[in-house]
Amino acid sequence: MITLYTLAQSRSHRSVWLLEELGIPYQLQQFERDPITRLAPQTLKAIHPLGKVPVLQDGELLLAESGAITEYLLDQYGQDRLRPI
Ligand SMILES: N[C@@H](CCC(=O)N[C@@H](CS)C(=O)NCC(=O)O)C(=O)O
Repeated sequence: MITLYTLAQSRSHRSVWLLEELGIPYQLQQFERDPITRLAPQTLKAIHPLGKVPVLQDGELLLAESGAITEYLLDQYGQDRLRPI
């Protein structure tokens, strides 16, 4: 099962959209932003040393950067969909 680590109001929505569009089963692990600073919580650094989202886990692979996550999902699960011809 794929896990996507997210924050509300973040570019994680790109990855969620793509997972939905490709029909890939996944679970969300959502972190809460600090209510004052709106930054990610320190606990996110256990997943990503810089404390950024999105981060995708697929088996033993842990992948950061929304663009890289998009490329990975299309390569692994896209079946030639959603790419320019
Ligand atoms: N280049 C990265 C940027 C990641 C990034 O800056 N994510 C923001 C949310 S859009 C974040 O995690 N912010 C939390 C923080 O900086 O505390 C990507 O495209 O994934």
